[in-house]
Amino acid sequence: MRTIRERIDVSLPAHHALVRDDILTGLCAWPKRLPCRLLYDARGAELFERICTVAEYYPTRDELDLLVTHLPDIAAALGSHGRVIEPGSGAGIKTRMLLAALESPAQYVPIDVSGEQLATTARDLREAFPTLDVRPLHGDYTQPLVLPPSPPGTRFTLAFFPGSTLGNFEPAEASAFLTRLRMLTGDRGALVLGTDSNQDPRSLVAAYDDADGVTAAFDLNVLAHVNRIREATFEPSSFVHRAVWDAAHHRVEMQLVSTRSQRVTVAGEQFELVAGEPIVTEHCYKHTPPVIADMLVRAGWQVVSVYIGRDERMRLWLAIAA
Ligand code: AVJ
Repeated sequence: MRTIRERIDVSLPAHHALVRDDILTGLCAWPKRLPCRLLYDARGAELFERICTVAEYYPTRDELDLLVTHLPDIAAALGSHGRVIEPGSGAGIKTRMLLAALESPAQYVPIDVSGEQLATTARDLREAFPTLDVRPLHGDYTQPLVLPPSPPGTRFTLAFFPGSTLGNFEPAEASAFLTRLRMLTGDRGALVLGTDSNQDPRSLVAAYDDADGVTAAFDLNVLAHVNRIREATFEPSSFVHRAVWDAAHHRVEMQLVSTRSQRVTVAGEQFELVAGEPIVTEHCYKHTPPVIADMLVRAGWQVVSVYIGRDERMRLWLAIAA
């Protein structure tokens, strides 16, 4: 006789066949797509660091200015003994600025899918803030998570999500993510969110297709990454990077455009590209401020203050649980 357990096991392979690889699914779509997480292998992470220093890439520079100017105000509004959680954590300069500005932070919880990245972050931050309780959380922040217990006397939990990274989610996913942060941080939750609302095509296209080709190299590296992890046969020299401003959708599209008609094999499957056909690698939504405010409110946040950056592009939003 068959046990229930056996029946469940037997059904697993069929289930796996239904959950198709998102890389293959994207290449079957029109236009073809590749998941933007493929931008961040080791080389991609290195190239992204370089993007943050190129002249045309204003988001990092403008957001750093905002943090320098307004963190004292934000820290005063939040008060002492708060803990900070950071999805897609960095031991980067922004995190350090926040933790240095806060009065007696109770705990820091970096959250990342890369265990290696997490370990480095935790080590660097313990070194920089020897008295801080650093509790790395290994996991995918687009999935449900359980936070470690907060130290006694913790007054609030602050989610820190700078960098206009919210713009890389599709709108429905961005809303869902803000709701998840609201649930995760609880009724004494707070949020510091960095967004970009630039709508100027020229500066946007320049920021996502810089003259030195750093963003182009960052984008093209996706193909080398897929070649490695899916035994694919992409020839990066047969593609060019392009940044397109889609005004109707308020987003920049990063595209790899095929320069000739070609056939590519990925994980044993063949795909055809015609000359000039794009593969979309990233959407960077530049929602207007009312749209962001609305997303926050619908996710259960109450906006306390909005700090506006240079040329009204970047904004820092301080919100608390409504
Ligand atoms: C990951 C949100 C910071 O969308 O601006 C930079 C990624 N892509 N250049 C962005 C990115 C191309 C970046 N963030």
